[in-house]
Amino acid sequence: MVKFADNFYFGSATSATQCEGAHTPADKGKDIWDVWFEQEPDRFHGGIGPDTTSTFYEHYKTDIPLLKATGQNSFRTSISWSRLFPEGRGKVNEKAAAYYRDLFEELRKNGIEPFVNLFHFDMPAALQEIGGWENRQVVDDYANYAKTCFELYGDIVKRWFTFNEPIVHVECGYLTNYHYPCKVDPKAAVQVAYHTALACASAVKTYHELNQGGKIGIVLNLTPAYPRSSNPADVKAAEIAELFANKSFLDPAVKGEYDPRLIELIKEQNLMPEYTQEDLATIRENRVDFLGVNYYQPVRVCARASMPNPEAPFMPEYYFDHYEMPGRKMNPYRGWEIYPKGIYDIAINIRDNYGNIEWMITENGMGVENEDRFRENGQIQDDYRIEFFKDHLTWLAKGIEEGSNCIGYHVWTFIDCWSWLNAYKNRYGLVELDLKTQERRIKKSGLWFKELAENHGF
Ligand code: BGP
Repeated sequence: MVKFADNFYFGSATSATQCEGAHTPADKGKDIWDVWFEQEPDRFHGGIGPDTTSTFYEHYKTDIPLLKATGQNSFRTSISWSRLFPEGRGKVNEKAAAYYRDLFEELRKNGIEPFVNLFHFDMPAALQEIGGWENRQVVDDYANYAKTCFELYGDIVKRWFTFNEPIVHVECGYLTNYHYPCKVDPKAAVQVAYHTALACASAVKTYHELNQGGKIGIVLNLTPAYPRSSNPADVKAAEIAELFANKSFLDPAVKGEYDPRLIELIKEQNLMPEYTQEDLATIRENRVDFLGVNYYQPVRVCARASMPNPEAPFMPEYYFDHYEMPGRKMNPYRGWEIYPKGIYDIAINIRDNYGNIEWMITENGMGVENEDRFRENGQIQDDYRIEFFKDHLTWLAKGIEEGSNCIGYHVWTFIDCWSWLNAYKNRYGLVELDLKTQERRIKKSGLWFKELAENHGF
């Protein structure tokens, strides 16, 4: 049997933008997703935007019993910055403040530990207008927003996250034209990454000063970088991919510093951000208490086969090519490789290279298209998802057995939710959402998850 500790956190994650709905001006100011959808609705699968969600804002009281019905003792969601502060700063929206208060209280009443994240790709539109994370001022605005959240909810929320997958708003927003503001500007990308690390440290500092007796961490999507072969050129390619994809946020958050090899590469590309010694000291002195890891896929790389185009804007791929391993197992709907052993490699990396800091899996899951075809007697029989969870949990348990300090496993996601550009194309939930009627139905994996939690293993 694969066994976990009695106090292991079993649960799921979602984010405000992806589940809440309620986008009227009285409820929420605009964020970059609202603005982008107004401007370019065709970039979203099926033309479905962020205002079409699983309406958690309206239904949380009846959704929380479903958390219990699927055996969850913990749950992560995020606070929407632009709901709490419609302008990103200034006056708090009291209705929003009351909503989050009631949500966290309701979770507690039901014996579910809330894990609360402060930023999940959702910059308030008013702050994007002044440059978003490119602007140092926004770091202070974020620190103020974070402080407000701690003051409002610190008595009942004891597990905080500063950011979810910060590399995503850097890469997608400023390198690959995949998220708003759709810039391809490497210099801005580096500035944004640095300001994000600084914002994280600033929130950690404030949280520790308030002394509320909880813990604060960051959620990173770690994608272990594997070389095609042991050829030194391939190994070097993987080391560089690792620097950009993982160490860029892991090192400042956990160690308070940047890997000197990463700084060298950034200098080589003439992309050093503007910084002050005082801000560097903030990063150095304010490290996270624990770590959240989202794991979906590894990255496989090899040495570049051709010279980079000197006129092309910089991308980390300047230093490596992506490599498709023959025989790799794929999730064809999302186009992501499925490699369960990656979770074990992450566990060992954290144990050996990051002081064995306390950590947990904050997302792991499988998005599948047209799940309706798996319905039998009214219920979606998602055995593929159960198998996916089992394979990953088996490797996770091995990592823990070998001493890695992992305290929980959260799946993505609770109720099928809106997935950014993919909208409702791929479904990830333990609970099915009928988008038209808003009806919820527990999938087979939801019932399996309950058993998993009750038995502390499978
Ligand atoms: C993670 C995000 C989530 C979620 C998930 C699934 O990167 O933190 O917000 O969306 O990926 O990805 P997608 O929705 O793109 O299929």
